[in-house]
Amino acid sequence: MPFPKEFLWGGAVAANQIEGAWNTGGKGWSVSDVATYKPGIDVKNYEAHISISGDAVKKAMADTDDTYYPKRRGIDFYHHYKEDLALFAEMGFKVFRLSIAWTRLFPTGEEDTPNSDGLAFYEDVFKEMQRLDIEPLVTLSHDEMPLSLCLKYNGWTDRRVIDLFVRFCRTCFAQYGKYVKYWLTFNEVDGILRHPFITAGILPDLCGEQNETACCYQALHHQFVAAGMVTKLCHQMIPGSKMGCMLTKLMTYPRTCAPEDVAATQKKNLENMFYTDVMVFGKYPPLILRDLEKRGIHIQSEPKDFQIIREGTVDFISFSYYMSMTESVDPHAERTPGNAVLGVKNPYLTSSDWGWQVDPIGLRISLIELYDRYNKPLFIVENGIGSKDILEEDGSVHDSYRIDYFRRHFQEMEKAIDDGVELMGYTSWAPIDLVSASTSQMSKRYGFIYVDQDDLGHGTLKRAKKDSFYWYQKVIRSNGEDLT
Ligand code: BGP
Repeated sequence: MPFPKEFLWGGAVAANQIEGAWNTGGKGWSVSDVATYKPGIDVKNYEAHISISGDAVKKAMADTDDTYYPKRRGIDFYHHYKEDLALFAEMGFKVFRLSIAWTRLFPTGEEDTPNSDGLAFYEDVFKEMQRLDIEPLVTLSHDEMPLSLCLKYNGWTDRRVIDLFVRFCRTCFAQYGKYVKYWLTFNEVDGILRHPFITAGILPDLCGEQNETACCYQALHHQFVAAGMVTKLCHQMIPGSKMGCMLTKLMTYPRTCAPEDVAATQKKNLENMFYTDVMVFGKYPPLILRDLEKRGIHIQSEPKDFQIIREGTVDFISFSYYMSMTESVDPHAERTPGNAVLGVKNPYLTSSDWGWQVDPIGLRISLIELYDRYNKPLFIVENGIGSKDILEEDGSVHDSYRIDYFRRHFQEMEKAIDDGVELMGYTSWAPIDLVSASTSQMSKRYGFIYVDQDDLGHGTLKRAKKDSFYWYQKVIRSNGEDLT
């Protein structure tokens, strides 16, 4: 019996990719409301999709239509949450990961008191989940920073944002602590260097004299301090609560056994784990500090920051895992996109329609590596495959490729558990089709549930169960024993 009895099976989403209702109920502008769908650009060119400038933000704010801003409409979970949660319950979900949009509670991020409509919305969602016996896992920051803080402070580069975020989190704990035991601070906290705007509200135009990379490290430091404060606060305000960090696990292998490739790979992997090192061990790793110094990056800090980071370490480690890549010093090595990264192609792996390399064994390696390094419970909070699904006339979707993807990953999870890894749970990304974080496409479909909507927002929003819906239901029912 490899999966523990209390294993938390479920699915994960983010408010900005599903809720819609972007200007309803007093919600303010968030960074995701200006994320633009850019048709005609190669989907593998993720950088072009996520690039943003001050002018682009202004242009987006002057345009209140949502056609080219799909995150404004999401899949209208705001009005469909009962139906969607019922479908999750039908699949047997034990847990559902969702985020609370900061701008629904504090439209500009700077109000003294929270917006009551926003509070009421999440109250209703959590009540419904309680009724359905689904445990919430809540991300406090998932690409939903108030746009106002971005324009006024250049996002997290400014220290003042720490207290504003803590105020938002305090409200969440006070209001929803009775429903929510499991929390995460920053989604893919490492994402700041790959997509500074949606992760931390940083606009290159506003970085002034500092280069953008230095701004990112400064912002990251502020996020580490905020995470420390919020973790401590969560433990104080909600007895028995558990706080996790969240990492994009970017598994990188050396392309060859040439020591040069191995050394380059080691560097990449150390960089990837730096974030969890800080949040688990409560201090910056010396090699990273030295590397920043060599690069002339000087983080501004206050003496109390390091005590806060030390005292606010996490209870568990959560991560997303979609793909792996390789590293090589050969400048001509063929590259392929992954989760907002370009890596060197691995000839032993196949790729998704979006070029992400599928590597179930890499998940097992990641689990073992993380558990061995941190000796803390792990939670896989994102894993899945974005594909071009076809809705048949009878309303079915035959997504055997998705079932195959999940089956192979679950088999590797089983092996890792059997090897002794403490795995608390698994939430697929995403249980229902939603708007892509990187490309803002709807056609990059992840769900067990199909949503009738295209990239430009046409469609009935009707939900339909894919073949994988029934398969996942069976997996959960058998607690992972029946993967046929
Ligand atoms: C992660 C994000 C999610 C998400 C997923 C898939 O990085 O945390 O928000 O969407 O990747 O990425 P995409 O939507 O770009 O395919």
